[in-house]
Amino acid sequence: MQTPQPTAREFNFDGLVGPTHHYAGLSLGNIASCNNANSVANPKQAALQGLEKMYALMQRGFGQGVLPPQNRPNFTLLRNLGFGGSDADVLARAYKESPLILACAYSASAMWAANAATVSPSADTADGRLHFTPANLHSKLHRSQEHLQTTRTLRRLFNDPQHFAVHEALPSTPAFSDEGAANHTRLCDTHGSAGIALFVYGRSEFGPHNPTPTHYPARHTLEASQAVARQHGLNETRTVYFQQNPDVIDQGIFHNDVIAVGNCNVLFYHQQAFLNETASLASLQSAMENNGIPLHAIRVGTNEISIEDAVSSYLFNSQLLSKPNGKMALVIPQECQENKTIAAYLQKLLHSGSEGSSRMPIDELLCFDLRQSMRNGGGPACLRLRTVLTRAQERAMHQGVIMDDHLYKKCVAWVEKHYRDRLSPADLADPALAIEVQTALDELAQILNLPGLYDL
Ligand code: SUG
Repeated sequence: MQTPQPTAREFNFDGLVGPTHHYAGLSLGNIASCNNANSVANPKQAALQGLEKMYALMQRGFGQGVLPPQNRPNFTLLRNLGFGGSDADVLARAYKESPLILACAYSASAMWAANAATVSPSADTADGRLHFTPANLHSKLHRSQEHLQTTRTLRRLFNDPQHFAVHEALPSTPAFSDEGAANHTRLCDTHGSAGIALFVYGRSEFGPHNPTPTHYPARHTLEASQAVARQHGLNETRTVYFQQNPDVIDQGIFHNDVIAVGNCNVLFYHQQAFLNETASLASLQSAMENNGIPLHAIRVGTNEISIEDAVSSYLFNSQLLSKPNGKMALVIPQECQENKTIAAYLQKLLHSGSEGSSRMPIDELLCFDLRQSMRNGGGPACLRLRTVLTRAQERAMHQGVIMDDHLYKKCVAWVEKHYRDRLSPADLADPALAIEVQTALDELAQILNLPGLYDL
């Protein structure tokens, strides 16, 4: 007898790190970004580290795609902010008068694809299409410029209206501050069956007015998540909202995916992740049970792992991936193995599965060196946008970004040819860099078979 084919498959679309990756300390509340401000980055190594993860996961049989980087510097942004003259004048003036604005216009932050959009698979939406809402990333200047190109890119990749809907980003205003899939977890039985959408927000504009962080910004609002749920036609009985614990935002947990990760019916989370943990979990459990999905919560106590260790190791920013054997792999950054407490915790976690061949769903760790991205606060889960595709959607989408041996080799050669191996914020003043980026992206659009992807 043949094994039945699953009706849908999860793909991870990883942001390909752009040629201007650098450390400018642009994200208050993101401790790695602030601590590494002005250090020298290696964009070539960053892009190769990301590609290596994509390739290794593809080789293991996981669905893997690439999201192309964005065009930088953003001359429109610089000109709108009053820097005029020729392109070279614009760069020189911006560097002299506001190097931070120049760093924003040059930011490669679109690499963190978990913030590109919120995605609802067709099993969850009223019209049976796969829905995307690009995130407005309103709370940070360098990120707020991403959504225009993100929308353009997603519309090129998912351009068949029978299968896909790519919405406009929400209005860019504090009430609808949206950070995308980093604050959205889909829990389900199998990827192809109807799931529960768990949205986690940092604050509410219109109420309830619960405590909010006092030190660092809460980037995402309840109202943004509710608007996305409406846009996507999600069923109210299968939609749950949690407020993030403001105390952990104040300790550097700027997105929920830095403190929790879910896959299928498993939620791996830290005890302090949510405000009102007990009530929150109960509401999730009841939504899941009403839909015949038993919640498997793996709760990590503060006595096992401190918030400080969670932030420095990025344990919860791992990818939790379903394997054909019915178990899951946890894709972790190397920093987890280097931290003794985290490494010991992970061994115990894996062991707890083998001992009783119990219900422990995780039976494998896959570890990657993503140091270049990590130094800006981006781990394995930040780098990817999860997208469940039915077989028909898999065929209907643009094929040029699906990772395979050929694309991997092409991308590596492209990075080797065009990327610098040293970039500091001071190097952004060099007008040659802007030209190098344009040349590189022009060639990438051809490699990915996406002519006209950029407004070059
Ligand atoms: O938005 N870092 C990103 C990291 C995003 C991580 N994404 C998820 N958790 N899903 C941010 O804070 C740093 C840029 C700089 O400082 O140069 C930055 O934008």
